Parts: sequence; structure tokens; C-alpha cells
Amino acid sequence: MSKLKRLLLLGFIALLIVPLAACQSSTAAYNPKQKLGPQINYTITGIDAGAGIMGGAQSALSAYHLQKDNWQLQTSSTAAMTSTLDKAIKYKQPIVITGWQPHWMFTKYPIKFLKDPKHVFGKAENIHTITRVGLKKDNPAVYKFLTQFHWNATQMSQIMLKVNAGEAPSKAAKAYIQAHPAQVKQWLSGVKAGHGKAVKFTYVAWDSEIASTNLVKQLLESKGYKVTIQPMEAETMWASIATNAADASVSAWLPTTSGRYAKQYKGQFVDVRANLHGAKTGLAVPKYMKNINSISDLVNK
Ligand code: PBE
Repeated sequence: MSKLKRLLLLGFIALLIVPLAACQSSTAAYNPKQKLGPQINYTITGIDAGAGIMGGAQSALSAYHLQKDNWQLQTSSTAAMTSTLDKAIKYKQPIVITGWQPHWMFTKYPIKFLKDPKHVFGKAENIHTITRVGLKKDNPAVYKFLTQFHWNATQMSQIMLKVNAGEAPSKAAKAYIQAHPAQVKQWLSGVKAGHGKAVKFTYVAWDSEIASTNLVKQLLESKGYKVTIQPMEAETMWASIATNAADASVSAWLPTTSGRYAKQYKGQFVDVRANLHGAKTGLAVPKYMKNINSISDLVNK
């Protein structure tokens, strides 16, 4: 074979193999015998840049020395991340995501949190109710209700899963109220009727907050209040409470996730109470990645 022919043949083979190999690496199942990093291009699949969990993931990159291995955090959105996760699970592919609870991803997919021995994502996280400074004086009845409103992740999931399945949040919230009369009675105990008085809630359109904010709206409307709920970015949500543009929010993840906003607006909001205990943020992987159990495993395995 002439040199030229051999070169052409080699070129031809390369043309065939390269796309095949590329194709394979994008659909290959997780291989525990190989290093994880190269299997996913050292990429953690994240969500929107404004989310507190993204700050946590960025801190994890340095705290666990992941940067020297070229690990990076990819910004996207909750919807894009969960759809990437959906595909990975389907083909048993490796993936590392920013995960949190309460969220339906932990119900729908077999995933696990990675241990965080350095507590980069904090030790205990709760979802708090916050109000503008003057609300207690201006609207004591709504304030009283907010001091009484709290539930747990299992209860929240009853609304969240229905909304994820396509039901309107207001309808899912109404159904919850119907199904839990004793709890509703406690929440509204001693709360005076609103007679059309306006109340404005702001929230971030995370699935958990869509559930809680819609529930609170329905509860207060059943007492005769005129409730508006407005979704916005996390920082704007905090600013709306701090500047009295909104009355209250049930979507403050503290002390870690939204800690920077709580610090920024210190003294300009009232931290009423935790309305849900045991929230959690971190990095998560599918359970079939059996040898990856801690964030430090991302470097070592
Ligand atoms: N989250 C959901 C938010 C709080 C609620 C984890 C995406 C965040 O990271 O800011």
C-alpha cells in the first residue's frame, strides 16, 4: 500500500471511530472501575446562579480541593437539571447534581445525598416565614396565623407531587385543606376574619415554595383576606420584604442557603418562625453509583 493510501485509510477509520466513541461516551453507563471525573467531564450539573445551593456547591469545589482536578459547576435551571437527571437515570449513566429536600426529585428518582463531612452546606436547614417589620402592628391577625403555620416535608409533598404531575397549585392546595381539617383548624385558631383586607406574599418559584405559598393563600382567603402571591428571584424576594413592598414570605431557607440575604437585610425583616424543619441542600448522585458516597469521593474515586 502506498503511503498516501495508508494515510487515507487511517483517516477514514478515524472518521468512523471518533464519532462512534463520542457517541458511546455520552450514553455509557456508569463504570465504577474507572475514575468518575473523566466519565462526566468533571462537571456538576447545577441550577440557576441566584440559588443559595450554587454558592454552597462553589464552596464545596474549593473546600474539597475539587478545583485542582478541574471540577466545575454548570449553571442551568431546576427544569434543565431534572431533565438531565431523568435521562442519566434512564441509561444508568453517571451524574452529580445539586440536590435538595423537600423536592420531588428524591421521590421520583433513586438518588442519594453525598456526605459533607466539612459541612459546607451547613448542619441543619429549615424553611422560615419572614415578614416586613411593620406587619405585626398593621395586621396582627395575619401575623398570628403566620406564627401558627408550620408543617413537614411529607405533608408538603402531597401538594408538590400533584403540581409536578400537572395539577394547578391552587387546586392542589384546596384539596390539601379539604383533607386536613384538624390541622387547618389549628393553623387558623383565633385568627380574625379579613373582610377583604389585602395581604401580599412574595416567593421564589421553587417547587417547595409554590406548594407552601399557594396553601397559605388559600388558607387566608378562607378567612376573607384578599391575598396576592408574586414569584420573583431570591434576592428580589428578600428586598421586597426589607423595603415593605411585600408583607411576608414563607420561603426563606435558613441559616445557610439564603444566609447571605438574611445578613444583607439584617434588621429589615422579622424572622417569624421555621415553618418546615429538616430541609437539606447538597450534592447528590444516583444510588447505582455505589462507590461514591461522600463529596471527597469525587476526587479519590
Ligand atoms: N433551593 C430550593 C433554593 C432554596 C430552595 C435549594 C433551590 C436555593 O438553593 O436557594
